[in-house]
Amino acid sequence: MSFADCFYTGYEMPKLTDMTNREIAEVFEQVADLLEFEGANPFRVGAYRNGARKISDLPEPLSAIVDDEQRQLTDIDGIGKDLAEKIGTLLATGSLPMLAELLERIPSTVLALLRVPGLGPKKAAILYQELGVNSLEDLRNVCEAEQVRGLKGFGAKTEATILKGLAVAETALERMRWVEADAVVTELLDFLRQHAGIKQMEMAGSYRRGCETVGDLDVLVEAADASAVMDHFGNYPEIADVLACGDTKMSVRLAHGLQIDLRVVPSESFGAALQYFTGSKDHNVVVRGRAKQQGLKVNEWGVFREDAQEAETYLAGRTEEDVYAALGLPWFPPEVREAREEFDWASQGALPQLVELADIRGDLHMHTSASDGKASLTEMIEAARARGLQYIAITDHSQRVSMAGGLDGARLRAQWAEIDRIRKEFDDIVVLKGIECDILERGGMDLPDDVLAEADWVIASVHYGQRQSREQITERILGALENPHVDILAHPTGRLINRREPYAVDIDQVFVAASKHGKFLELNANPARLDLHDIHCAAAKRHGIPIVISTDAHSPAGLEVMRHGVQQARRGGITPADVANARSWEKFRGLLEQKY
Ligand code: DGT
Ligand code: CA
Ligand code: CA
Ligand code: ZN
Repeated sequence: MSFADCFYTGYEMPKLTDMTNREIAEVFEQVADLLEFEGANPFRVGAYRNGARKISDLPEPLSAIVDDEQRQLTDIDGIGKDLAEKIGTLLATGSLPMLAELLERIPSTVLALLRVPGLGPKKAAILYQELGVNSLEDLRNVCEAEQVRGLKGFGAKTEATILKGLAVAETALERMRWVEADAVVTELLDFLRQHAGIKQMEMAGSYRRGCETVGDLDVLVEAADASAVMDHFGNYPEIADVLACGDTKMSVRLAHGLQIDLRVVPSESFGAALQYFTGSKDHNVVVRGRAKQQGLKVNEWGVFREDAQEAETYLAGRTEEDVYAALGLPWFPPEVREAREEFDWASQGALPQLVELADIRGDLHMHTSASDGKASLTEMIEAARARGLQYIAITDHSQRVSMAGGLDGARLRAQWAEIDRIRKEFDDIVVLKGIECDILERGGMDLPDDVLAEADWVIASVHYGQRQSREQITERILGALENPHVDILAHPTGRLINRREPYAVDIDQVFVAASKHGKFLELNANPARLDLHDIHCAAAKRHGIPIVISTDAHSPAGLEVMRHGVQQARRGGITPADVANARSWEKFRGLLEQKY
């Protein structure tokens, strides 16, 4: 597995110059994949892969080393003359001729194959050579025709794994992670706002509902002159294609493929349009049904009473509150508009007060440079204080994660001694001595009980053996939940949005065991994870298990992702009372000591 998977690395589009380490590492990863696909010498492939890993683990930008006359790139462990030269080229020009050549030789449809989880370049090459598999569509066909299982080195199980991975790869092509869409939205709204004629503007659709991925973006604008707004939008520099342009609606595609639907609506319909285009479709089906029962009609223009003479009287539409009120419904936070529980809550008059970012008082999962974090202990504490957190836990990796510099008992105790010293410098933040301890492949924890017993906070995590059978991985996780020193299970399903399927774990058994043993469950806020996902948050709540929303930060900037976790929790109907780290330090401590 790639350990980069568990970092938050930011999601900016690669720029052509001033490439970051991360972007350079990605280029080398891609070169390695393509070389491997072509059947290149494994040592050559390995050199690029190893280089990529070294680069993404580097604590300072490569550009700083290049700029420093006293230093050489080749001083970095794992970077030889060849890679050093290529880094120079990338930093100077933003591209690599070698990659361009590889991409010319290999059809672009084949590249998509390399992104199928569970496939990999070597297997993709065999499928290409033996069965002429050229695209995701071909791949699906040969799997469904059971032709793959007959190939040397493949079996029925591989075929099933590939089919599962295909679903992930296909979605990734169509749906963007929310955090990436968010970056697009920020820029887009800044641009639109430059037009003076815009009176109101809101994002609608899945973006507004805070879904973990979005298919396209929906923007609503109130303005007197629709065509002037659309002319302005047409000048947005990121537009690659105008797909449709009517009197009040325009659809475009941006260069990186995302579609944007813009609608201009009059003031008396702004709330109705916002309600309609926020969706979800299922939520709106129920809303329309409610209207009908009351002899009303609701659409993107407003709420209307249908009179006997086929005339319609406009009742509401200026604001969403008005629209819902006209139907006898409360205003629903967009995150819960999925036709799950929201209408039951409404009929009981008990809409939950959803958790907000401002409710969060502690952050109980973060790394330092002692393992694979980028900042020191003091820097992380300072950054958490600057965010106004009352308490944090320092939770570096345990020894099994050797690639990330995981700590053994001795190094961990040394870190705890340092925390004891540092604690005296800070009287306004509580720093817990924690550990993110791996659950070993064969079961059991990666550190002995006497070490874990000294910790204030023990996170149990699966990082290896993620593809074990349902029985095996469930057993492992239940074993960890039975350990008296473990406090919480991190990223309980292991999924990476658009990248990796969840473990086969029986999550219901996890809920039962967590609640029985008084363990917390993490909602990992990294926008690539968001694990627990929304329906599991709701399930944890039903089991009475407090959720801990954690950033899993690997740098001070990583603390920023808390907002994504909060958004996901809101989608699960989670209130501050359901979130352990929305409590004051004293209350949280009570919960921890009494195992809630
Ligand atoms: P997405 O874009 O796939 O991530 O998901 P949404 O929910 O943003 O869906 P989208 O963009 O197709 O439409 C935005 C909202 O507009 C949707 O949530 C509900 C509403 N809507 C769109 N088309 C229809 C429709 O045919 N019938 C109804 N009732 N509502 C629609
Ligand atoms: Ca949409
Ligand atoms: Ca749309
Ligand atoms: Zn972690």
